[in-house]
Amino acid sequence: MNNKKDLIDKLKLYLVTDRKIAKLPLTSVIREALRGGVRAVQLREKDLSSRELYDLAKKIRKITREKKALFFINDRIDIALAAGADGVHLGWQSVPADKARKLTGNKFIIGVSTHSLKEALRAQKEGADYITFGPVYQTPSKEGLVDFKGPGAVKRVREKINIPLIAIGGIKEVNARDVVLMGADGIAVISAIMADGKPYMAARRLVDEL
Ligand code: TZP
Repeated sequence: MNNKKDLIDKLKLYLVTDRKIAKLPLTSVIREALRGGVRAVQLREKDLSSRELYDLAKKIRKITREKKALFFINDRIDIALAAGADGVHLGWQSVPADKARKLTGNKFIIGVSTHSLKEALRAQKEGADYITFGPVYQTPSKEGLVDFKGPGAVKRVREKINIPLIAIGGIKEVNARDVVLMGADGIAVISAIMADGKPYMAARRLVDEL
């Protein structure tokens, strides 16, 4: 997708998976979330083998395609290409965005996780199509002890970069609007949808806040 406006439109409500906290089978959560208004899904299941991840990715590719939603794989460029995903989402331990670009071409969407202005600027310079920035709020979903940045940091980073910025980390119905008011182009959530027994309703409520 080369059109920035279309990309922003799809990234407004972005679901990142964690099947371990899901109350329903992962594919059911994704189906319901898409029905509720999610337009982008990132498969982030770090403990699966390559084959398991590929098999799951193929299923989610089918579901997301039916709903015209974007589909990303966390970290694994190989699985993203093999499963026909729209792109890859890179973390700080991943291959740099410019190298990922060389491997994948111009149509592939490359997202990068960032936690500071410095990382955001570097991701932009390396050719990322969008960044996630956070954790904005305290979150149970991030391994280890991570400092949360606060909504003001979203504004400071937003003012300095041109690519879409998706806020992540502890975002729920009660604070979704605040991060958008700070300039975030969208929100990415794990627990707000994954851990809800009614993912359709959870997604709907978030859409209403946006
Ligand atoms: N990166 C920064 S915070 C975070 C990730 C993957 C976890 C977000 O999870 P939640 O449950 O939406 O706070």
